[in-house]
Amino acid sequence: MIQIQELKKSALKEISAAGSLEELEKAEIKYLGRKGELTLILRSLKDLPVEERKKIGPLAQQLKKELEELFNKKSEELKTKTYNLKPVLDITKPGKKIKIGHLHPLSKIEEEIRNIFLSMNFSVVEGPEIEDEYHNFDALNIPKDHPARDAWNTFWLKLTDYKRQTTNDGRKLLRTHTSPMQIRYMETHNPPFQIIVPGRVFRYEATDASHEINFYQIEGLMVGKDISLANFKFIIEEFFKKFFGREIEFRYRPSYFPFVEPGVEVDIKFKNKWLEIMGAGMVHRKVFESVKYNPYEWQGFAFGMSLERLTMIKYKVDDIRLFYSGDLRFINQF
Ligand code: FA5
Repeated sequence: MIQIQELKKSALKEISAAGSLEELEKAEIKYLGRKGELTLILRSLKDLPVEERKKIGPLAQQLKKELEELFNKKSEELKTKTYNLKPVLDITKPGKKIKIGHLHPLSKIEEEIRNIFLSMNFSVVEGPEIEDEYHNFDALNIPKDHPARDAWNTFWLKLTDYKRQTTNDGRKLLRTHTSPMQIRYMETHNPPFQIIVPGRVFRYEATDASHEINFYQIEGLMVGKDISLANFKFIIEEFFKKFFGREIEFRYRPSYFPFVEPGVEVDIKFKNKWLEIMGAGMVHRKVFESVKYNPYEWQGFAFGMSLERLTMIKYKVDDIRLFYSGDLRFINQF
């Protein structure tokens, strides 16, 4: 019994002295471990005479229970203490890099193109995506019965889609090209000027590797005295040099758009095939007449190019649909 009392005394002392979980564990092993002091006493009970066993047995069991409780309590105490000691914020640690995303490749390229034209003294203007028939077609010399209207498969808006439908300027639609901004700009500004108009356009047509139903165009318009197609060639070739930063193979092809005369198209060699990237030409006199410019006094060139196709060529992207797929494996490469 004396041995048990001594053991209790020293165990209590060690428990209260333990300053860390490791120290506490050592003490626990010392008394309650497989070869612990109290364990040995409990194990030797069976060798004692019955009378003594009856006295010492319960005492030893009681002490075991007591000590177990004390060890547990102290262990909880030490754990909370260690946890509270941990600094919440270590300002000396190097910071974690936060993922903040980045611009979509098309936004990046659009900005690049804006900057190139700004450096050539062009201004950047924007216009409405919901247009009317007059600006999208009529004023651009594409009257209602003109077969060229078929070239632009149009998303027409119903009255219920768009309440402020007016009759003066015809039915409302999603603009099929950025050219209506030629009209809007000339209606409100006097020449000379040079502008580009980046913006989204919509076409009701089947998609494939080089066609989308919504895509971006960059319209260009330069009006002044004695402007000729040579000015267009110079500006566009200068743009190619700055944009691609390398030699590219391109060609001009005669073409037809009702709002230019003469009209051309520009193709760039991409993966051994010609990819059409823009329509262009000298502003048609009918267009100048619809904005009340004197066609004998002013000349101009206009162009409309595809942002996606330029980006495809620059970054060797095979399929235009990837830009709108939302596939992060693609987007994160830019
Ligand atoms: C036009 O939209 C004319 N407004 C361009 C223009 C402006 C001509 C000023 C003359 C003067 P077009 O429909 O060809 O033309 O489209 C212009 C360019 O957009 C094409 O050369 C082509 O590169 C691109 N494009 C046309 N349709 C799609 C489409 N569905 N998806 C992606 N790009 C397209």
